[in-house]
Amino acid sequence: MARARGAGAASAALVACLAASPGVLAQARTGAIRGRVDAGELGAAHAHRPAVVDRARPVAPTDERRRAVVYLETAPRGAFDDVGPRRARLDQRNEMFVPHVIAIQVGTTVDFPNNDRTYHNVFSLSRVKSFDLGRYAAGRSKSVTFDRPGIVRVFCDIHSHMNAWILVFAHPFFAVTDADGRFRIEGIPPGTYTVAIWNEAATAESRTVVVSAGSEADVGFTLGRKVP
Ligand SMILES: [Cu+2]
Repeated sequence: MARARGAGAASAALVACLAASPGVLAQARTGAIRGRVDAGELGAAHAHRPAVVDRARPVAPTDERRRAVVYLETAPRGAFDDVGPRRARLDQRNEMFVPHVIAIQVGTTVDFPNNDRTYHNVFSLSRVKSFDLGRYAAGRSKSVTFDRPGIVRVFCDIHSHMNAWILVFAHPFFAVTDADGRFRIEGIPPGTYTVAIWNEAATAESRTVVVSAGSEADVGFTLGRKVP
């Protein structure tokens, strides 16, 4: 169950901030959602499987495949400004895309630097953004700007085991879990929201969370295996 904490402290903080600068005031007017996504049965299943299935075909490490993206299903209207050009990075290292999962906002340009010793290619057949950057050598980089929200799966046509996920959101209220499954989404205007999680191998899940100004709502999820 999600619970909001420190609502009383929040209103006191808001009063104290009334004479403060607009930036501080804006911060006091928003809240945060934090918590943890437990690997659940997915973690247990992965624990019995080696991180590298085949030396010739390394897959993303277990920790990377457990990463989840936590996001607000519907964003508060007019609650965020366009902060201009954004940039993110998806590396190619040791025949892997690193990180395995990134989450970005619409309009973000992602750089795909080849930091490996071999040639790589980057392509996607997704409906959200279909592209093919061709094959390029170590030390070179190419980029793609993502202009529509949705899920983009990325591959390399030379190494069929290489893949990564890019989740593109129309708003800034999302977070990728850290190695311990923890996440935090800040700057959320007070209100009631549906918070959802995505993981490549898990079923989609969501919770209703109430966000109060100046406080943090705590929410927990457990990854459940997707039925093939
Ligand atoms: Cu490759």
